Amino acid sequence: MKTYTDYFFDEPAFNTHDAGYVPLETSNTAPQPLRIPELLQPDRVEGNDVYYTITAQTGSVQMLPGAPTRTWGFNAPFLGQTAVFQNGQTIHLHLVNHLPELTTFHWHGLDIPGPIEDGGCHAPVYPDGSRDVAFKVQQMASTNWLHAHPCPETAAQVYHGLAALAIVQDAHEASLPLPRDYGVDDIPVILQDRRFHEDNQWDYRADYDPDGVQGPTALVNGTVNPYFNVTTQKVRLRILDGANRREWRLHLSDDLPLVQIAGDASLLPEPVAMTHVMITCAERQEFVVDFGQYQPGDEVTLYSDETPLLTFRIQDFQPDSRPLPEHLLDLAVPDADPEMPIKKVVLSGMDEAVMIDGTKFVMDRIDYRMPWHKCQIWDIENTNDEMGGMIHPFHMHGTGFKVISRNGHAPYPNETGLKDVVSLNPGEHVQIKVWFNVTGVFMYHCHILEHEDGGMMAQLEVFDPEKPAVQYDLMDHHKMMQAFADERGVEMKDLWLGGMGSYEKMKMHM
Ligand SMILES: [Cu+2]
Repeated sequence: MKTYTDYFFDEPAFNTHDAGYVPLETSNTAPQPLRIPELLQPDRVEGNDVYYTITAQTGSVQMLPGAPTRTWGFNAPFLGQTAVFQNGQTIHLHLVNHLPELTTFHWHGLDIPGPIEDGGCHAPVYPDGSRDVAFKVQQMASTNWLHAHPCPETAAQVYHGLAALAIVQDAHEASLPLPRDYGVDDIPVILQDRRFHEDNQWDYRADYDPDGVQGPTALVNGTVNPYFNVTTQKVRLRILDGANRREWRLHLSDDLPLVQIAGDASLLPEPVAMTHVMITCAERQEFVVDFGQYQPGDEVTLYSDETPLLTFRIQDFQPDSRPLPEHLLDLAVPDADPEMPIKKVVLSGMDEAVMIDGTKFVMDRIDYRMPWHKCQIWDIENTNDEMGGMIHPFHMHGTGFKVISRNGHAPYPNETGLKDVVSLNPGEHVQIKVWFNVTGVFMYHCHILEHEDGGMMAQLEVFDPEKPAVQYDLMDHHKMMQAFADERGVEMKDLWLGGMGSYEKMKMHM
């Protein structure tokens, strides 16, 4: 197997070059065991129907010595319990909000109808309120996530902690010899960064940056300076870039290979070995790491650039000489419909000026319509300057897509499966094949969370041409912001939500 040794992305676009860049600092906090989120347990199971309750709640977590940090989470003080869904199950969710403000429950990566089940900004759950949704899981094994998505307050709510993993399993993945003992040899690795202020608290507004809020302290599953005890030769890491803005350039001690087996929405067709790999906002990358060359007592560290993120403490383990499968997935991708023209999408700007197709998101405006079950080529362009511009991670709700080219060349070797986030270098065109197996209203946007709140977002309606047109009851920004103002007991003119300033500065209406 060839081992790749570079990060693929354009170095001048990596955010170390950004004026607002906040370097990560090496933690001097005593090492702590890596927090492993608990598994979400069903309320009940009736055949193929599984029922869960998920509550968005406030909490506090001892992250640093001294005062606990006030946080938010899903069925947990911070982040949330990990959901595991089986392909083919019908999932029934009782979504409860115990926060002081409205939120939404967005299933990032699930191919489910929009806009209500999808849980974007049109499906608010108000304080002390609840919402019941149900959907069928119809997709391949993948690591997805649940996060808040109320516009323009997504970034602040995710920063407080509203993010959790949602793993989909299927029979094919289960047939492969891959680690899947959750918490033992199959572990979530949610990467985030925060700035701790006085008394170990976070202050989103003080740290606000329209290009994305960053902090110098790395968190892995909410743990500062974590270690994980390795008790099996091979460990599967389900890495999520859950940061608001930060890109991570990952590598291990001794250049131990990270063998990627899955990304975003599916397994990769073949495993890809890399010594260095970059992950951008909202992407998921699953790796298998083989610790066979190490002895009990050895340590292996996962870094981003020079900053240690997570230390693997090698314990005694049984040798595991089984090779990884050379082939992981037969990926069937539909042909593009010859009657559908290439759909162009332009990502532009930085800071408050970010836009899609020359405008900012308006919640009750549909920007594009396409029929379901038709495959279309989308050409996404990042018009940022090649010197001084930034990477924008482009995300679509409700489907996985296939990356077919970058500036006319082959995609990176680790983006050969289905994805729902693809990052674009400045000046780059990326072509993807897009098709939907569900209908509804879905957002597509930059996944730097402050960019999406700042209007770098659009939405499409996917329709069934055989059925009469559907009238969707869409929220509008004004209604949502009035609710936030009421919940905070302030006049609209005194309301502060991060993304609002991006509209005001560009003199654009929400
Ligand atoms: Cu962006």
